[in-house]
Amino acid sequence: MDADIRSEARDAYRVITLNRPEKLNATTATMLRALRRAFEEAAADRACRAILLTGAGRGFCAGQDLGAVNMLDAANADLGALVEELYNPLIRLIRTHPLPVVCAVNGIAAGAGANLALACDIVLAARSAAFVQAFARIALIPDAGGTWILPRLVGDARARALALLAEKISAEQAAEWGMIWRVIDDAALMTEAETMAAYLAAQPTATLGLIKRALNASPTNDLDAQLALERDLQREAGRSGDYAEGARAFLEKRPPRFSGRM
Ligand code: LHQ
Repeated sequence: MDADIRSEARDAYRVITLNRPEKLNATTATMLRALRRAFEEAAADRACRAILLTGAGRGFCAGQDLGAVNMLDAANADLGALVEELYNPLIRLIRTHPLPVVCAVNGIAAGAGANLALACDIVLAARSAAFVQAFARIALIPDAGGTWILPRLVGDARARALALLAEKISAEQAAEWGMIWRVIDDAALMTEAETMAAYLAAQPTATLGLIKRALNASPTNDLDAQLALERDLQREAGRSGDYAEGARAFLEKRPPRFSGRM
């Protein structure tokens, strides 16, 4: 594993940490490739049933390392190729990942760093954290899925202002707008995030994957298509051992013991 990305196995989940604290975890190509590998390895590990993503040091992620791309050679630089090779596969991977992904935003999340956080399933943020769609400040457009996810999370009016003004907003404002799930006091962030990851890791993992599939399809489906998808996925969920266990445990008034498999 690349030193700029740490992946640590806990009992039934993994903690993946962006680890370039001196640059507020600004991303390089090596780091983005390692991050993708860490998510792929978690998907392939049958013992791993949830992922927690966070950043080392005082920042979560300051977006693309602007020193690592040849910004001075703008005429020859193909940022589209960089986006296609490094960011797009990562965002697709997180959105469609079979495991639930919790993000603990421990500090500033800027540019692609903000959108990396927002691609995760459940986003917690430290009270001192902040989000900024910094792109327009350097004459770029929001990437890493920002123009797709932001309007869906906060609505068009707020998404436009956030992207065009590139103003920093506090974690509390982000939570109030529905951009993230919850704000946590700084000192409690990692304990709460790990508790949540451990909770998710004991849930019916395969079914949580089906829930993600249904929600991912929702923005582009009409009601009929979504109802049909719910029927198909519920059929799958209903055949799982975990459904049998969940229903039996409910009737027997005891906690369920989910295997996480279908
Ligand atoms: C950084 C960075 C950084 C390098 C802080 N790079 N060093 C882009 C291009 C190509 C293709 C694909 O897509 C993209 C996507 C993008 O992400 S574009 C957006 C890139 N990010 C930004 O524009 C944000 C730039 N950073 C900032 O605005 C500030 O640093 C924030 C608001 C994040 C934090 O401010 P402060 O808390 O005041 O910290 P700081 O500015 O003092 O930063 C600490 C150090 O980190 C500093 O280094 P130094 O050696 O002086 O201590 C910064 O230069 C470095 N750093 N962001 N993106």
